[in-house]
Amino acid sequence: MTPTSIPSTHAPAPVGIVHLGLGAFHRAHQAVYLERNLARHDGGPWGIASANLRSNRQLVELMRERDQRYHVAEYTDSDTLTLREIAAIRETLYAGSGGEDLEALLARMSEPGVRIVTLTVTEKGYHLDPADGRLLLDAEPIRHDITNPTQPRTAPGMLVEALARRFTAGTPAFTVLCCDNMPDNGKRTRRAVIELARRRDEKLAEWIADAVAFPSSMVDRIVPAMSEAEFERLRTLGIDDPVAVACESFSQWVIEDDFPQGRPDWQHDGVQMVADVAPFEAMKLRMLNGSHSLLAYLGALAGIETVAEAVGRPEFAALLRGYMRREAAPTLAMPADIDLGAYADRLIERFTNDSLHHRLQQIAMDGSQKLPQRWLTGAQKQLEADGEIACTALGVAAWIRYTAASNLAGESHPVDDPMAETFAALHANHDKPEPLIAAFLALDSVFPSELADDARFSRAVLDAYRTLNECGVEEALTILDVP
Ligand code: CS2
Repeated sequence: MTPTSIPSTHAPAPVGIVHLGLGAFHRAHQAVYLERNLARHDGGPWGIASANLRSNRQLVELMRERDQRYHVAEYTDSDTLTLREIAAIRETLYAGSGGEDLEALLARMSEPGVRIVTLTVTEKGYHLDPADGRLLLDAEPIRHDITNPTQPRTAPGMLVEALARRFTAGTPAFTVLCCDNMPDNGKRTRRAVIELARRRDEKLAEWIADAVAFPSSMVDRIVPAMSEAEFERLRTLGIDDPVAVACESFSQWVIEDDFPQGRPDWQHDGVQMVADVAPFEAMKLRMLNGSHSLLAYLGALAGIETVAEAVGRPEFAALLRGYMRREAAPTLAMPADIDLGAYADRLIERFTNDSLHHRLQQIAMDGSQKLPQRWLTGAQKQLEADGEIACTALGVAAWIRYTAASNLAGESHPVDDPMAETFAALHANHDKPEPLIAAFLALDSVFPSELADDARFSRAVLDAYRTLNECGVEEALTILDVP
């Protein structure tokens, strides 16, 4: 394979954006759009300062050693690869516990030249109740930030402290752009920040409510965690880069156009600027992420390792098509030019990309934070309209079985979830399906009570759970009324 290489040649750009969450996704998504922007202008005011808040100090050190330059390897398929050099990130910081850079980060966020703060801190990084979006005031990190507001540990805490400094100094507020996979992600972030600010100073909370814009956004690009095998593959192509990221060539970013302090003209870089992101968010969460989670739990129970391997099996591909057409698409109200059938076909094609070693275990993590927006809102809408929920119920049953920390062959796997201890206790206390399913559906931070109390839903989950355990995944797909 001969990759197409695109070097970075633009002039260094001063920092205009601070980003919280220097993970692979940020480096392969937002930073690539900004790189295009800086390349078009040969610089400009929108360089990024990017910080890790909780883990991976080593990445920050490696980025610094490489003068903040790295490569993004975009695979269209196993024969087509574009290698981009990215220099949009101008500064990296580590503000985790013991992080010497916390003060530097807060100082950066307080500078007048910083007009946007973007975030990818994952769903759990906001410390919101996944079902109703309330700030979890009793969560330990939030309690810490309430007691030590000037030494925050959480993303909402850092936003509040930086905004407090701007408020005191008379510096205009920055715009907060959430780029995590949550519905109404701007509104949710706003709620977290204002609820936290209110614990500190009512005036500050009022100012934030009036002065800070929190546009919503939909982000999309499949970016698997890097593996040693992928680093090795890149080395064979001449790229010896310990902070390289590999991803698919597809990328989408839809942003609500609400930036009172200005923004990059990134509509020329492939970003879709719209008045209302909600339909795009719902489409992506229920169709793409919902399908991903179906593959993750059912595939993991069947001992399958990657997305491409799972979707390569006809029964899984049929399940995804059926789920999207019969259970997800009917819940969506899209602008006239969006064809959900074509969107679904494109997703299956993207999942089939076998150049990406996208592990199901990576997608399976944090189910408690993901299920509501991926499956449960859709299931509620379907039940209201007397629609089908068989695939979703099967997914929920597979998730519950997955949280027992073993697959159907009895091989164990880790359960990476903020509620993992609760799940372990539920499995330990209930060895019969009926009470176990009832106990899971009673977790009100995951399942809205109207859904848990709907006998059509609970019965379908219980049936699916029994069938999965008794017959295995493949047969369950045939027996249950799924496509
Ligand atoms: C995945 C997402 O890990 C997961 O939960 O479903 O990270 C997914 O790959 C991205 O949202 C694609 O844009």
